[in-house]
Amino acid sequence: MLIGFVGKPSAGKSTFYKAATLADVLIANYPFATIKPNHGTGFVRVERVDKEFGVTANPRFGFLAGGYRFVPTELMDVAGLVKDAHKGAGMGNQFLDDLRQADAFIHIVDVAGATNDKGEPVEAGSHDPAEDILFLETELDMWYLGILKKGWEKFARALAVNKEKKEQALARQFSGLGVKEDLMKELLNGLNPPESVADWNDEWLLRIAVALRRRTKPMIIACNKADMASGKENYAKLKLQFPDHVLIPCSSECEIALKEAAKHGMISYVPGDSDFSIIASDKLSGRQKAALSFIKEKVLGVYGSTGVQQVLDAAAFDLLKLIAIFPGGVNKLEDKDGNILPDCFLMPQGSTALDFAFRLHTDIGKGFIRAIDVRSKRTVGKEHVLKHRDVIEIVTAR
Ligand SMILES: Nc1nc2c(ncn2[C@@H]2O[C@H](COP(=O)(O)OP(=O)(O)OP(=O)(O)O)[C@@H](O)[C@H]2O)c(=O)[nH]1
Ligand SMILES: [Mg+2]
Repeated sequence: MLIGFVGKPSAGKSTFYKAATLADVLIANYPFATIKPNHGTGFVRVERVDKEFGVTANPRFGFLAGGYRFVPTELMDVAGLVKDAHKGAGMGNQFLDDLRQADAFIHIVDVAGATNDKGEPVEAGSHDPAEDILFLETELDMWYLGILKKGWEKFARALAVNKEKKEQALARQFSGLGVKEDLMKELLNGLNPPESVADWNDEWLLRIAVALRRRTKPMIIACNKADMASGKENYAKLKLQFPDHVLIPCSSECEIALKEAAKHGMISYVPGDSDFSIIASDKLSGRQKAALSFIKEKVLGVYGSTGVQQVLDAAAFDLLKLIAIFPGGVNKLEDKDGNILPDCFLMPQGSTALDFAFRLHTDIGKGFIRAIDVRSKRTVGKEHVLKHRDVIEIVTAR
């Protein structure tokens, strides 16, 4: 699962990326600081299951903190996108190519309105972030429309001659974006365009492009820089203006400060929590103390968290509709090396016991006899639909 960050220059994409990964990336107050994409691992938060069994897990990937298990997920930070990128403005849309592989987008918006539409610094509150939301979606739609229209006439003619199914030919056009024939068919059924593609005018092509974009790149909005005074007011306005969008306030900068302070043993902080505690007051300078009380009062006190973890969790669990499944045995929660509940897999909602078996290994899928819900010790069949945080044992033929 790959989550990509999109947004205009200087919205804070790289800062958000660093807040999520603590990777050392270039953060700067000038546009197009990032050119080449950054790939890394962030973590989504799952309530621990190990405690229910009276044990402490040893995650092979990710880590435990507080009452949570942090499960890895791939993240990608790319170059900024400006208005008319599809016509070549800014970095043009070449880097949209970098975004093709993403399963979902987090749109990082400068909610404080402290940068203009090119990403240049302006007086905080003077730029309306609503414009950023609108233009970005238009640019992404234009990107999809461009793919759809590429060689369109030749495509429409060939389709008429070959008598190939529309959905098949269109899915091929979008194969780089992972569009399958079934999805294309479902989408066309919903939109119901004219029977012959020769009758699809620009309006129809745009409608199809928009529907495809929304479906294949679901998106949530991270209202970043919420720590700035103008951010709070703008966030409240955006929520009213965009009732159909998922908007989450966040401060990437504050999340970095808390994670760094925790890393250096100054505070204890669980990512996503509503508070932290100072554990080594003597290690903190006056400036650091002031920064921490600012975060406590202006961010945690106002929004209930820095929001960074909430954005990642919403992307995985609400947008991509994933569930976390733990492999384990009724009689044994550890692997052959003694690691307790070492793994946790993120799978699509609706996954069955058999899907899980195949996810573990093709041989386990092929040899599937039955599964056991380890909590209830109940035997279940291959069609059994799994729930978030299930611990599952797969019994195979040897
Ligand atoms: N106050 C505040 N400033 C932030 C926050 N996040 C980012 N910034 C600042 O915004 C500026 C731009 O941050 P970047 O992370 O480099 O922005 P970007 O979106 O990656 O920009 P490009 O790579 O140019 O597209 C920097 O000066 C950051 O310090 C935040 O949460 N709060
Ligand atoms: Mg950047």
